[in-house]
Amino acid sequence: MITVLHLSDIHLGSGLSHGRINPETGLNTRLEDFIAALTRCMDRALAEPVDLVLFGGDAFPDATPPPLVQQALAQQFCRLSAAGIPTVLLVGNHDQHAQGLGGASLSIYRTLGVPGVVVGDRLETHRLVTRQGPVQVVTLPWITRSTLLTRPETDGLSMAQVNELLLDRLRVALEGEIRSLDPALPTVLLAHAMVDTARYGGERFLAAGRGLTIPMALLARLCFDYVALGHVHRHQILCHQPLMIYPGSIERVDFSEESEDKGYVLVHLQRGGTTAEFCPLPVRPFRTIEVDLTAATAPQETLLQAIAATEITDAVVRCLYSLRADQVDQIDSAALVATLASAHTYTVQAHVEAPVHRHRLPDLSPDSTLDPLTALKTYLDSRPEVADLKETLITAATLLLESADDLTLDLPGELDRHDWDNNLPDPAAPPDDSAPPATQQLRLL
Ligand SMILES: [Mn+2]
Repeated sequence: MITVLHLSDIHLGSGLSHGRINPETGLNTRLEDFIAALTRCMDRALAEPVDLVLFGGDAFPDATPPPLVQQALAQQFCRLSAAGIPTVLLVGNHDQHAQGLGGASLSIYRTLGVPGVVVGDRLETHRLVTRQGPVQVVTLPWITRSTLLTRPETDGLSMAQVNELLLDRLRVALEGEIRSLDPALPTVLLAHAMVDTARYGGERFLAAGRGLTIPMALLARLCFDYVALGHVHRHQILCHQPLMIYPGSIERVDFSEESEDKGYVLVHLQRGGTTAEFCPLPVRPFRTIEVDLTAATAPQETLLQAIAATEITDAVVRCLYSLRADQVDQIDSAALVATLASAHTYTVQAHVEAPVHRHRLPDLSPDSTLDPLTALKTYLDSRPEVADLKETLITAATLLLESADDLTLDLPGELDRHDWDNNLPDPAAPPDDSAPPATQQLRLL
């Protein structure tokens, strides 16, 4: 049996806005938190000791981390190298340059020839020798269209068509790797990917662009004794046969991870009988305090009570409250700041609700979905003093709307952008009957 420590999504250098400068070290406290979490992973790997460490990708927020941050990561992984524990560093989307040409921030480990460290920046099978014998690791880094396709192949294709083509290529390439595996050896697939059955974590907000979603069945092959995933920040087990796990990020990158446990996975790898356990890390708590004060008679008191009821000591806190315009003077900011002082860091966001306007014509409230002509008629019906102008105004409005329709059809560039953003059908395709009605197109513009 081979013991593996699987961690992912380190994102060292992310979320610094939630920290402050530590006067003793001069470093951002959130960078220190992330380093502490990574250090605990390495401590465990060495204490076990494990036979292999797999990193599932996204070491930094981008491909060009500052030397200080790059060095902090290297200091930890070099401990594994010194202890003779083989390590695979997979390239995630945040580790790639925008064009997806190799693992920019991680390839330095290969360039320097760090003993025992393998960089997975392409689909490839690595045969590694551990203290418990040999193991095969198939690396599947983040796939972009330039990884498997050339420009002429994708010209004129929609996003969905490009993704279909990418999956076809990936299927064939993965099949090639699988056929060259030694069936006698324990085998791991290490992939940085968005698997279709995953529940989203913070990565939804972190993604450096729209990416490819891979069907689980494409990766859940029984030739693999373990599928080690990276990319989604929420820890989850996607499949038991074979065992397929996202360990999640090792620290909270932002508030979307407020309620998630953070940690790594310890895997006991063997042919046909792999088991794994999630090992939580003691990371810094995030707390959201959200209070609606609009109905409160004593808003300041209600707000302070809500803060007092929350465990904020050493936590990253955000306090969101909404109040009426006439209540603004009743909030004492100095007292609020004093109450939040025990937090590690905090932000306060007040939302002042706009006074409610009474609509003279309920049918014409901002929520109504009348088309422009019907809305105009409704309005004119309510103004008997201009009854003799009604016909003229409606005729003029009809003409205006018609010429506006012509305008929207003449603005393909603008519509292009919308269709692309919404992943709608290719705008270059001939219009079909399902195209939105003219009034809807007007609203898009
Ligand atoms: Mn990622």
